[in-house]
Amino acid sequence: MSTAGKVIKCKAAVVWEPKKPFSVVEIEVAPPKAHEVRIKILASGICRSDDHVLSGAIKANFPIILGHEAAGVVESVGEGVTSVKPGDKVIPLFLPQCGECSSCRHPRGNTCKKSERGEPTGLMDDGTSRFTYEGKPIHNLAGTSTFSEYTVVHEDSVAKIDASAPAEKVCLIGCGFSTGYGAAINSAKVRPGSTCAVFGLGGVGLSVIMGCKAAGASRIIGVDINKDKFPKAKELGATECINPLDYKKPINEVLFDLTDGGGVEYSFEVIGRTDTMVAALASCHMNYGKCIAVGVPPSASEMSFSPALIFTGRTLKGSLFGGWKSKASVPRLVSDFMQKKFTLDPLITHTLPLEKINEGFDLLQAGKSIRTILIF
Ligand code: COD
Ligand code: ZN
Repeated sequence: MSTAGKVIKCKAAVVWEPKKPFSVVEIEVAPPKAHEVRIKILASGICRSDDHVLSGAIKANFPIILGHEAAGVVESVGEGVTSVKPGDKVIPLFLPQCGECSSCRHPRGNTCKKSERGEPTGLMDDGTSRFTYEGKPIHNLAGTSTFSEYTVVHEDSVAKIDASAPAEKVCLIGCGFSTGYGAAINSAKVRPGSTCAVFGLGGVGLSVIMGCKAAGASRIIGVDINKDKFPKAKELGATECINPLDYKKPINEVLFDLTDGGGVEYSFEVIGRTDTMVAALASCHMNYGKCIAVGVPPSASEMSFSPALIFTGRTLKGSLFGGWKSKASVPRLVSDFMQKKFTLDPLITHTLPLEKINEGFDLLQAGKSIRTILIF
């Protein structure tokens, strides 16, 4: 019996207030309104940004359904939806692509004006929510909320992908993989033969390493305070790994020593801290070095550094979703994965059912997982 046009009751992981565990409860998911799409989620990765919302470091409205790295199947569509239809395999997009704003129209832009940066409402365009628990509204995260058996997204926030793509792997193209890989390929435009330093070897940092390698970098130095992250970084292309805790000197000086006093050509901050952002900036060559800030520090933080760091020519550049235009690029990235142009398996360390979501966050917080994939 078709569920189109009806309220669906299903399981979702709800967080009632910051720093509290998830409760897996039965919620109600309303049908999609005009230009919206209701999706049955098949698999969703646990990303550090979800944990940042949980801890209160990234602002959001509670109660909330987190999750923004998933793959699923369209269950039904609202009026006026033309780009997907029921039955299509899709990836929800935490960064939309409306196609009309200045970023979407610019060939190199990707931060669509419809993305919720700064002060997120956690509501749909009409100011209401499609999720309720016992009749009370629950907020969404970045218009995706994929820790739910069903979710509703705007048409601009969903991309149709190859029907044969394995959801439990390509869900990573919805955030972690694309964010890191694109930071190297698009935002830095890493050149063949160059030297790169990657600060932070979580799922996103490892994807930066894959991007640096694919772009032909000859030396890739991984930097992390957890040495357990080193073997995988080396498997994916890091030529060496260093732990800042093993040195008395600041890590930027260590990187200068390792590069004959010149510094690296490209550095990437993939942790989300202001001190490591300044260290990454100071690690690249004073003249032609490029530092790409991928991590986003806590909402209230400010960064300060001497203007001398950029005066001689260094570039500091941010990168959101790897610089990809989301709706246009995600289907192509999935095709590239299906053609084995890159691998996602090394990023997946654990799989769990939705009911065990709290275990997945424990693993992340303990530094024991790269990506846990929740299977629905
Ligand atoms: N020095 C070196 N390494 C460190 C330090 C430090 N001081 N502190 C932590 N680390 C290491 C950790 O040991 C860990 O290995 C790594 O840094 C971070 O990895 P994860 O697994 O916690 O994080 P990822 O890879 O899943 O995500 C990293 C991001 C930077 C993308 C994320 O945390 C973030 O900042 N997100 C906000 C940016 C954003 O909005 N992105 C798009 C949606 S995710
Ligand atoms: Zn993410």
